[in-house]
Amino acid sequence: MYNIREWRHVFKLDPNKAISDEQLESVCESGTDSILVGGTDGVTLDNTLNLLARIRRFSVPCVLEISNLESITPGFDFFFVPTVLNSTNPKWMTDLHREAVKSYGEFINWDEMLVEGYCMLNPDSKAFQATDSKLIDNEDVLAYAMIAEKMFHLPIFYIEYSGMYGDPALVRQVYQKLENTLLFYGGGIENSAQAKEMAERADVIVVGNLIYENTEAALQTVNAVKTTQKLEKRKAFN
Ligand code: 1GP
Repeated sequence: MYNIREWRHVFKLDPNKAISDEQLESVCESGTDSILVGGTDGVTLDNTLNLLARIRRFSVPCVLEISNLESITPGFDFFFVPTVLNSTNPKWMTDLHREAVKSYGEFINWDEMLVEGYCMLNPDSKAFQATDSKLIDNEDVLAYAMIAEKMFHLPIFYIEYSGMYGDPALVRQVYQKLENTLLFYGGGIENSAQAKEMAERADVIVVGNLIYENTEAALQTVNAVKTTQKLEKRKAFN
């Protein structure tokens, strides 16, 4: 089975966005550690299954990041379940989860399911707005990171700037706080320099939009991340 703790780079593909066979092949064969399938709107069972079948022509691990109940389907290597820590709406924290477990609980292989504690940090993004998230400051983000790790023991803490490049200093502070929980960073990566900068201070870098906007630049982020060492975690930093 795949070891997520070794992952450094993932591409996020949106079932609601068109991608050519050539683009998809280059993304799947790029050397990325995994393909995450998920999006904010227009994600259906139909377009999710379609994308899954196309990705399965390649050997890259494939993860469903659950967007809604309708599009849940078996066949993925892992299922990532977001819970939005700075949402004001319980729907995005535990309500959808309760409905999913009521409907599918018996069929869930819990070893394949990982919960991601999200902090939505770009108020202009669809993801922020759709999840009724609220603006939080850096201290709040650090507190949520501790809640994710020390209280809820979540495997993943996800700093989500979707569509906007984030604050490397904040990402570094969060990274220094976490001991076991993996830090995922996603948002606005447009070139290798940005990919490297965030790869120094997060365990896993997520590249999304760039795949559709500039596939060649997106492909280059794989090597950029793979050749970047993470900063050492210094106890004193905490
Ligand atoms: C989105 O974090 C991912 O959920 C990646 O963000 O699309 O801005 O690269 P971008």
